[in-house]
Amino acid sequence: MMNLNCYLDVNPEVAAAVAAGKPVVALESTIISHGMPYPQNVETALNVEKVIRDNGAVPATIAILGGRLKAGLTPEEIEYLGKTGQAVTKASRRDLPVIVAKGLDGATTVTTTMMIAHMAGIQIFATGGIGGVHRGAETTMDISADLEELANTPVMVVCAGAKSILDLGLTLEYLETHGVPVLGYQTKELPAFYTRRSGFEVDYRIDSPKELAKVFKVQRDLGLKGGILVTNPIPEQYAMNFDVINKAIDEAIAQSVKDGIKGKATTPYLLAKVKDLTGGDSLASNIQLVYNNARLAAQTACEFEKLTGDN
Ligand code: PSU
Ligand code: MN
Repeated sequence: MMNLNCYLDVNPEVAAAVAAGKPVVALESTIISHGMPYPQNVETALNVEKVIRDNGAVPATIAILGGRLKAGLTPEEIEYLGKTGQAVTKASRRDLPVIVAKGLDGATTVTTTMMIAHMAGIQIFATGGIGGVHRGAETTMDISADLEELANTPVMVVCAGAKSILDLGLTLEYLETHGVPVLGYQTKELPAFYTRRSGFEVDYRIDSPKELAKVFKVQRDLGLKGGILVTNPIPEQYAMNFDVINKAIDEAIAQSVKDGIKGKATTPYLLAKVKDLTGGDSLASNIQLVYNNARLAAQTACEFEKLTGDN
């Protein structure tokens, strides 16, 4: 087993692929433990790995187990994270040293998945949605650590945009300030997770995995700090009605204020409320957009290998 640092376990298949410069795609585990109910979370996590394999890359689901940073999980470990659900600590950057020191388990957010992927030599990561600047952040200062990680860690994150539980305009401003390119895959409009549209523009429209790989390669070659955010709209047939989803989000936010929800509890609370308010519809959409992102991330990883491989 390759050990790049003494707290990290990279599974043998992932380690071999990274060493050979073969395409690898990282996946997060907060989406498993906190983002979806059991057993759909486990089913989705296993299927998403298959989608990545079917598209020519090796999947590396990331988590913290017994204080070990893990890049590449077994199906049993994925089952454990899914079944244990919210009882697994949602681990962001500030949680990492304590969880490791205490030998605990942690479900990795976009932030910690990027960190551990980078430690393991993995450069491309697929997820559902990222955290961002919350609505009302001008008074709460609730800004996800995901944005700061994108500013600092050289990993490409493929997502379906951001849910409008966030202030999408302020999220884009924050990313601009920190020099993070926000790319729309075959669109100039920022997708809003459940919907293909948001009313906000991304920086650039990019039309192929090959072109995405090229932008990432140039960013690396220029030695620029930080990652890239690729926003990939949910396929039309799985998208939700704009008004239905936004009404549910407004209700969820009003309820969170009434319930006094703060800090790291906010995002999981809002996600769960939105899911309750929309019934099974939002879960079905959520699952499909994750597969769609996994496909694009794997295809981009394959193109990136062609640009960077020895020739
Ligand atoms: N947004 C989603 N689904 C998710 C998350 C965000 O649509 O599952 C999770 C991701 O793991 C993300 C984290 O990194 O929530 C952000 O949490 P916070 O806002 O507390 O930083
Ligand atoms: Mn927050």
